[in-house]
Amino acid sequence: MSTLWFDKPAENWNEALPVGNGQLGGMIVGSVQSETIHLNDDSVWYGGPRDRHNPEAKKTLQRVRELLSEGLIEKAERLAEERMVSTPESQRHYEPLGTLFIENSDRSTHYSDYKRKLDLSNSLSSVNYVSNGVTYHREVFSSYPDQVMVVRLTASEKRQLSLKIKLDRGNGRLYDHMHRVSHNQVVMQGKTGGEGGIDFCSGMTVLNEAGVVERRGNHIIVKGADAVTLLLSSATSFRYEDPFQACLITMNRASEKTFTELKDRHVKDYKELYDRTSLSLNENSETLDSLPTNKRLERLKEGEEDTGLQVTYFNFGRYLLISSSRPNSLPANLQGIWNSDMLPPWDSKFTININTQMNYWPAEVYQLSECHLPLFDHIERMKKNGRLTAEKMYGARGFTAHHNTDIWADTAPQDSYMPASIWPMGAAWLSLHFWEHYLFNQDLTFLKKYYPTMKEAAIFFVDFLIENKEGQLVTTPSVSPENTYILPNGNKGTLSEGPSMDSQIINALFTSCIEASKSLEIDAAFRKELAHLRDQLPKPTIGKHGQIQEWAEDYDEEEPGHRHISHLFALHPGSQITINKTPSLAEAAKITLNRRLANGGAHTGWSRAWIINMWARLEDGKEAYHHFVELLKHSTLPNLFDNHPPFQIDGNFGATAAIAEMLLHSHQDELHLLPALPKAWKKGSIKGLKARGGFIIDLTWENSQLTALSIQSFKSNTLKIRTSQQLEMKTNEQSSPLAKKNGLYQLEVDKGFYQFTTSIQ
Ligand code: FUC
Repeated sequence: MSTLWFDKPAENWNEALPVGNGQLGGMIVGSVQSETIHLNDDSVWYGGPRDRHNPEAKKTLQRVRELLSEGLIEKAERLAEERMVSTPESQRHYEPLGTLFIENSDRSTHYSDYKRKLDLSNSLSSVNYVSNGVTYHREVFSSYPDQVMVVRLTASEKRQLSLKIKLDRGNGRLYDHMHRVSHNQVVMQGKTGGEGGIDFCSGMTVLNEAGVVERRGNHIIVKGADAVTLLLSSATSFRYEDPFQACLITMNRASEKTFTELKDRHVKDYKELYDRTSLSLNENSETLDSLPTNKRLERLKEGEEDTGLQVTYFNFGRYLLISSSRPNSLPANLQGIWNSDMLPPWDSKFTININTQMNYWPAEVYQLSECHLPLFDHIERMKKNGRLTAEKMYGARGFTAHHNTDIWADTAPQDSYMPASIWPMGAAWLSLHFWEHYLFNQDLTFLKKYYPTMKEAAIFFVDFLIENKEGQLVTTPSVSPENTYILPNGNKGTLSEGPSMDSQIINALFTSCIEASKSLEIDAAFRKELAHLRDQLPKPTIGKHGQIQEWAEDYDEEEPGHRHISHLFALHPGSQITINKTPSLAEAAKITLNRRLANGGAHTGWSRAWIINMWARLEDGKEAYHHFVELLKHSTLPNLFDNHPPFQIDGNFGATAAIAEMLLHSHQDELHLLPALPKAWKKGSIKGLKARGGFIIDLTWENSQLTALSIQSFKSNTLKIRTSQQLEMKTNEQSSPLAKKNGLYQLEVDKGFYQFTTSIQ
């Protein structure tokens, strides 16, 4: 099912439907007497860039390190809080662009046949109803090729549309001018607060078919039209010298096209991305398609199976990424682009100790690499600030970032919150996304362009790592995001030497730089230096509960059910822990997950989404599926947005990515087919999964057994396939059985398309 639909208007944000083109987003309420669309532009943020580095940080660093090494945690934390935390403490926050109100002259509350929907297959949202014998139809989309949001209103009878339309922000308080450009065109202009605040413009053009249009004060009035098309544009000083002109030019250019042209261009552009992947599960549950999405979700919450809704969730996740992250947009933030609050939860910015990274987990595997590009641009912008942070706080070369970044690519610590703030790992983790993109796409030109950034992220640690008492190289000071440990004397601490996640991220970063430099045939000496340092990093260690240790010491956690499961980074998204290569660590990872879960873990949407991915990596389809269903039951809002609570988009992206993780693994230099197939998905197929190594895979299964496989290889390659079934390769209508070597099918392939069938073993 590729449609979300409802039989009544949204009563609140959590029921409204999102549209977006990466930059310009809307949440559509769909009331009958009036329509409300909450508008966002990805670059409307409060305030300008600042240097927030605490001037005392660098001279305090050595003392904080000494105190930590002496076990004087409280003192170290006090010092860090006073002298390392940024000033001011917080980065900038995201704000709404405004609201569009369309009032109907027909105020009748008697209407029938109401349907509000979002068609994920073509990115069109619509509202239909019948009032006084007239069928009304509204359609909304946000076009990437034309950079406008288009709202089209029609009626089944002539001259039935009489409307009062206005743009607003904060009840007329939070903008400066309503430029009345012409009888059918206005531009709302304002500036966000704070030093260096952003100038923004939001424009509206009203095009009528029959009837009249006139401007009255802040409103544009339409009388007796057959059809009305609204074109909305936005522009800010973040991208344009003159946002007002930019807004006008975009609208005027769009108004030269007919509605049908705009719609066709939008649908074509969207489908080019969306149609690359498709999922089908079990038989079509068509009878359930006659139930509104919220009712289906309620049914599922009561324990009913609904694999059709799971497919919708999968499609919605890809829709959200295409709608919130497109070339030249900012990366998808904590709420994608959809936020109604002037001071949103966690500033609706980019939290980079898990959340932003999770947003991009579905990007490569579902062939949405273009949607990954805004993240790469942002990391590039972080480099300049990150070098300053490395130098000003730690006297180190390279670039670094802490657990958040904002529109200005700020890299200094965020908040004065000891479990999270002093954690110089943000740039390192983000830089691994370049390597992932390369692994999936095998594009050496891309790698050549971004290798210098990966290298700079690694150089920071060449300088920053310190030898501990055991002779290992560790980060200090740092934290295991955002947990607290208990010392043997009962005292609590957060700052520590060498939290496990840090060593795991550095291991992955150094390994990716080593591999990248080999692929590019450069930097042999640096490669050697990194390999030498990597050998001295602490390895994942098993603690007293049989778990993977979260810190260098085997401390207990203050919250054993903590939502962050940072010390399993090596299991997912990293690949240092695998069932095949490190079976005892994989066993310890299971214990770690069970321990978290037994103590109330997975209590936020994103945390549960991460857990699904981890169970999938542990090849446990039963647990992965259980938590997928739990996520739908406990942290999914009626419009299928993930609920932290409140709404936070990472859970959508993390859980969408987890579906692929259950069906295909490619993180061990092999293709593992259906590694964690849930029993409930007895029959199904997935088409267009991208795999590391440069492959596109289609899989079909029946009775939980693989029945068909096709692989497109981007280049000459060694294909290694793991499956318990007998594979036969199809060539010219013939099938020839393949033989396994070391438990894997291995064959040399050229660039091209390969088809296989199976027989059950
Ligand atoms: C981290 C998480 C919170 C939340 C916030 C945006 O601090 O620990 O749960 O997701 O980011």
